[in-house]
Amino acid sequence: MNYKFATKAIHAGQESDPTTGAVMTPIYQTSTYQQKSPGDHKGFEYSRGTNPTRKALEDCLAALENGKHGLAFSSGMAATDCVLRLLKPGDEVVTGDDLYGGSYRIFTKVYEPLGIVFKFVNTSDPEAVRAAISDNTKLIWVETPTNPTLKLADIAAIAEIAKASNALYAVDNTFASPYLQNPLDLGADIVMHSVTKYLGGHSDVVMGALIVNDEELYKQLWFYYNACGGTPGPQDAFLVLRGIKTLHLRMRAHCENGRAIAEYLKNHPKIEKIYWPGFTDHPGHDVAKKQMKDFGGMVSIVLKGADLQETFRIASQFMVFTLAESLGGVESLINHPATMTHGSIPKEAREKVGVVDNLLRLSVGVEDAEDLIADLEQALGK
Ligand code: P1T
Repeated sequence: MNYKFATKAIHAGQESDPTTGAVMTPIYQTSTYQQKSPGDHKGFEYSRGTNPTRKALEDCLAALENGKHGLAFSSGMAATDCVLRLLKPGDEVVTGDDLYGGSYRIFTKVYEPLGIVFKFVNTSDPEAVRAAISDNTKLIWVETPTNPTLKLADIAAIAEIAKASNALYAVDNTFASPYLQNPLDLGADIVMHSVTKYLGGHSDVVMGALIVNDEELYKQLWFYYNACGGTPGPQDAFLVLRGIKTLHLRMRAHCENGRAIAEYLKNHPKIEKIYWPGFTDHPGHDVAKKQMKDFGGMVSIVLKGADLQETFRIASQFMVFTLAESLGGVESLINHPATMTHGSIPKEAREKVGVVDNLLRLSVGVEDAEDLIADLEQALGK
């Protein structure tokens, strides 16, 4: 059946337990499974490769992204690592110049020394992606909206470039979540998620995922998933299944609060610049409108005339927002990208794309918007 999003979030992959009728997927806290004779088993052999609780989650993730197969990993970085293992020395990757700091770090510090070549371009401009393609390009890796300056990449336009160049095309869909955007429908081959964020939704699990349609690609990725073993345990899979049941409700609230905060901050005298794709003068607004359901709960701001010390002082004044890395949970977080989440990117490279010392990133939670605005008012005003 072709169910809609909320029905899939609550039911996909989650039949009542066949042995007991339990309505919620049990936590199959087992590393191994009995075999009647070698090879004669019920589809589960060893939990690094397969576990029923994780399988329920993977099927649900696949359904939410309109894909055939989901793979869950012990972190978003483990999921990214699994894709990069498909490459060999001399292969080239075209990717964005504004990425999560950990993605930049695995590209430049782990895979570049192994002979993989990374070209960092402005992925909001499909022509910049096209211009960076060579015969050796094997992967296009796009984050949209980007972390932390919320640049938009036109997923469908880049899909055409990927197809014409025979390169695999992966989209990091963490900031949008599958509720707002489905890259496989727009021509991507792989969707990657830091499940830690909106999918988990409660800041209590670190997890990653890949979702694909192609059988051969799934087999290749599953090989590394099982061989390298960065797979999560059943307790975490259960927590994420539980979190996903309210993804649609949370995302609507994140978007509504994100809009209220962005509009409040837009003309604030202490703000020099604000990044939120819902503004009609945001350079990616039209692309966001075309490929996303709404504009999300992430808002980044540049403080007017603040040096690092003043930025730190303001970031430490919040009472409802918590100063912390990560995003996408029900609680509002504030982050200083230059020294926290993007600290592994050299100053020159990060400043070029706007990750300056006076940039703060807000992950707007689902508390009462009035309380969040009052908190911003007192912290910025002090
Ligand atoms: O933290 P982990 O689950 O390993 O996911 C890494 C990751 C990948 N892609 C994007 C777009 C991300 O934002 C992240 C993690 N980001 C943070 C921890 C952060 O605060 O930005």
